[in-house]
Amino acid sequence: MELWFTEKYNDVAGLTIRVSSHLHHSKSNFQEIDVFDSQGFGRILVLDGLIMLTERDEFIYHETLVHPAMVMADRVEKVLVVGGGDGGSTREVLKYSDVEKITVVEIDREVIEVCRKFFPSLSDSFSSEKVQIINRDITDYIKNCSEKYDVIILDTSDPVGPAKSLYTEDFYRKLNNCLDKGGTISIQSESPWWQETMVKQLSSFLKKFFPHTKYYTAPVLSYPGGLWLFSLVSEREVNGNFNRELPEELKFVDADFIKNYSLPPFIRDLLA
Ligand code: SPD
Repeated sequence: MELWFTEKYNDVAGLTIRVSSHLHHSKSNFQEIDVFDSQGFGRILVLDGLIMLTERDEFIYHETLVHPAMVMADRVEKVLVVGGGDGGSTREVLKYSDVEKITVVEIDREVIEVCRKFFPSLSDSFSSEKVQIINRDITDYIKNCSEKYDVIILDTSDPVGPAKSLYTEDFYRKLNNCLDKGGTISIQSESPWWQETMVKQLSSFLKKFFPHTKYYTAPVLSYPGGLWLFSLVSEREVNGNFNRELPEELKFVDADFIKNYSLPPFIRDLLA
């Protein structure tokens, strides 16, 4: 019997992938967690019916989310990863030798356990002694944030379920208080094609709190529309000013991408 998985986009389109097996299904306190295997995309992590990553294209997403923020920050000793329970962002952050501590605040302990079992090429990063995992709601964590971070990576799920409160003005106001001077925040910013309203709203929040913003898009083939938006914000210029070198072994991001990236005009208009 043939098995196919479909993620629907606004009930008008979708992506259908032929899957060879359904490796895992569970319901955590926060969401439904599924893992599929497929010939086209390798293993696939699905939360509440939405694709979070596939083994084939996750490097494009994680490299674009992490590296521009890391090379442009003044320092990278202390990094906060929000969400990121699969370990992909932590793996990329660990490629910088000057990183001393990575705090991962992931609300759902079960996502981490499932990823440790099915996605070791990402979640092995959690075994580093530099990594501290905190299973807590980030909105709660940043309320009394005593620590200041050099880089904050928002590797969150979509604005439904547990991540809904992360797409609000109040969240960015509080998050800004946790950023050290000269620091950068990188935000996975959803689809500029299917989530226009949300993207516009996010850019208006960011403009309120951060004087400097740089946007990137990257082709994440398993995500809605196949084109994903990333926002990089800071209190100072983030226009390709490198403070350290990129790691050598990257497969999608290079110095040229970071320095010379130019946003397609239709997305520039959306964000204006
Ligand atoms: N629609 C997919 C959005 C998922 C963004 N986060 C994925 C987490 C991968 N580390």
